[in-house]
Amino acid sequence: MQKKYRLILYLFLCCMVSAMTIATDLSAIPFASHDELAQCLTVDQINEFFSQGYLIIPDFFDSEELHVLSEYADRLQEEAQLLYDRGLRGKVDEGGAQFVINEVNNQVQIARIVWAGGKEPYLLELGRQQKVKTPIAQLLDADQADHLINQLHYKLPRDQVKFCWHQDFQHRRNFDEKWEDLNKKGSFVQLIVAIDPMTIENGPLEVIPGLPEEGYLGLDKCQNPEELLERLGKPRESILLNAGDAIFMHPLLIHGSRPNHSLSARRVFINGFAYPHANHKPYPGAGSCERILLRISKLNT
Ligand SMILES: O=C(O)CCC(=O)C(=O)O
Repeated sequence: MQKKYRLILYLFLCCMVSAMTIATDLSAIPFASHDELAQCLTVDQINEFFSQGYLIIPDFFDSEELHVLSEYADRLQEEAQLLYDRGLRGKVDEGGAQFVINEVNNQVQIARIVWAGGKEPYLLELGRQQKVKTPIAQLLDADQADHLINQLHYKLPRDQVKFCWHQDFQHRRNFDEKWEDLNKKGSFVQLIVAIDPMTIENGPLEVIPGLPEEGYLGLDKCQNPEELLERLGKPRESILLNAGDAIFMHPLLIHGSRPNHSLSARRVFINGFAYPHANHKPYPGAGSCERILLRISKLNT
């Protein structure tokens, strides 16, 4: 064969091989669009998610998305400050979102803003972009999901916000005692996008990689969670992220985070999706728990 044709054949084979590795789940996506294929996780990424309990995707949000997200987060922070100045504390339902605010060191502590997109619908749009929904479809192995969480965490300097060791399964079960792992793959995936860099000083996420064999450990009910974790004997890891990086988390991943000891905020944007019918109870916020279509490809069938 002539050299020129050999080269063409070689390039053709390379394209075929890379197309097969990128689109991992082709059989499940019979009419996938070009964009959707580009957003698919690879087999290796899916395996990593289920073995480590998490998967990091660098640069998941671009600078434009981050810029607008940060502006909306600032706006909601101002809103939280106004509620605090009006003397409101605890869980405050306001304009479709729920602000959880306390007082610490004579300043507002924003524990979280639940269903932030209820007040700022652009945040729902951001959390439901196709590039979010396609990996969620793969990880849940579902065409639809219930959008339970659309939340902001701020961790401002000196506000002492921390998250004790937990598994997200615990929150789902505490919320709805009938919560069920219907797909036997966890039935819930949480996506955290860093709005600011996550550094060792500002209370980064800490995880214990690898899902525990025991499954759900009930760390919140346990007298001494540290001792239980010591017994597991697994190393802990700090997740250091750049702004825009994302981490997909399995509901049995053990994780938490300590207070922010730096001089600037450590904000994250969190979206959580449940396998249909795993959850039976309404969550706070106007329009929360909406069932959404994950795979555009199904529209074409
Ligand atoms: O914001 C954090 O550091 C912790 C988030 C978290 O643990 C969660 O949402 O489950």
